Formats: sequence, C-alpha cells, structure tokens
Amino acid sequence: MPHTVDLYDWPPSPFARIVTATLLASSANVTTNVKIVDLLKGEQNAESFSEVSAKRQVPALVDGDLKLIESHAIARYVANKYQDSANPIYPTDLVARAKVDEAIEVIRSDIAFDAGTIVYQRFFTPKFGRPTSEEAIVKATEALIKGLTFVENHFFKSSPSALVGTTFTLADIVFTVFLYQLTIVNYDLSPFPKVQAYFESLKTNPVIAKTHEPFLQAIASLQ
Ligand SMILES: N[C@@H](CCC(=O)N[C@@H](CS)C(=O)NCC(=O)O)C(=O)O
Repeated sequence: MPHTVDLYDWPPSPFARIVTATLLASSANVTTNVKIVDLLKGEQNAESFSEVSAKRQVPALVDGDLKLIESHAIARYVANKYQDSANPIYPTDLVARAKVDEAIEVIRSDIAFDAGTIVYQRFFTPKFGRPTSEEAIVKATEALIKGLTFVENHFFKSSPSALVGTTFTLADIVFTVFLYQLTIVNYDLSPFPKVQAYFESLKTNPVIAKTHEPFLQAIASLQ
C-alpha cells in the first residue's frame, strides 16, 4: 500500500509544482494529501503553517516525523525515497545523475530566477498590492534571453523531448514548470525553436499535464 505524505501547496507557485510533479511521477509508491495555502489570502501567515514551514513558504512536505522545505531538497528526497524504479526520473547511476543535476542547476541559476522575476513583477505585484519595478523586468528579460540561448544550444543533444538523455527526468520537471510560469505573461519562445518544440512536446506528458491543470485554472481565475 502506498505511503501518504502531506504537501502544502499553492498551484501558481512554480516551486510547489516541482514537488507536485515529482510526487505524481512517484505515485506508484506514494500518495499525496494536498493542503492548499492560498498566498493571496495570506494563509501563509497562519501560526499553524509556521510549524510546518519555518519560512512560511510553499512548498512544504510532511512525511511522518520529517518536515521539509525548499522545493529542490523536497523533490530530491521524494525521488530518492519513492520514485518508480520502472520509470526513474532521478537516475541512480552517479554519472547520469550528475548530468541531471547539472541541468537542474542551469535551470535554477539561468532561467528560474529571471522567469520568476518577470512573472512576479508583471502579474503578481498588483495582486499583492505591491509596486512593480520596470527596472527589474528589463534586467530579468536580458538575463533570461541569455539563459534560454544557453539552454537552446547546450541541451536536447539526445532527444528533442528531454533536456538530458532520452527519458523524462527531474530536470524536465524543473524546466517545464518555469516554461509554464512564463505562459502567464505570454512569453514568446519562438526565438528558441528547440525550447519551444520541447515545451509543446512536454505539455502532453501525463505528469506535466496533470500538475498544470490546477495551475491553469488558478491563473485563469486570477486574470
Ligand atoms: N527557495 C524556495 C522558494 C519558495 C517560494 O519562494 N515560495 C513562494 C511562492 S512561489 C512563497 O511561498 N511565498 C510566500 C511569501 O513569501 O509570503 C523553494 O525552492 O521552495
């Protein structure tokens, strides 16, 4: 019988979706009890939530006595403990794993922050009642173009549908989550044809599609 974990989640959060997708990819071995923390309603400020997430951020995972924050730590823990050995997303072979980790770190350092900044500044600041920084948007847009250019030229060497190797990995979860995030601001991927074709292909991956159903609904309701 699969083990059950609690996931503190808010579907518009890309960090939370990294964990949702990792859990879905591991669903042969683990089921997820989702607890929504609506950040726009300030639910992260509830005292009870600080007992789960010391930073009052989503995602947070509770697995028995273990309380864990930080999406990448949670995703790696879930994959290490629960991944489906028939369809592994986080290779156990050290060299293969290192290449997946390399891709994840490229996405984290060269894509995630700038994509997040553009979307946060353009879409979320008005909803949180905070000021928008056009300067931050310009800087992030320049950096994101550099990051996407690197990804376009450096990855997809063995398959147009995988950053690394030929199968779906944790690196693909991390990248597609941020590509979906950019759809909130209708970001144009056409200057990056390999990335664009990859994204179209990954949209049909069952784990990615299911992870993003609540995201698409939530964003539509916020428009
Ligand atoms: N480094 C963290 C970032 C998590 C994060 O920034 N979560 C945001 C939502 S995208 C959050 O919960 N913000 C609540 C707040 O700051 O009040 C991770 O990777 O999990």
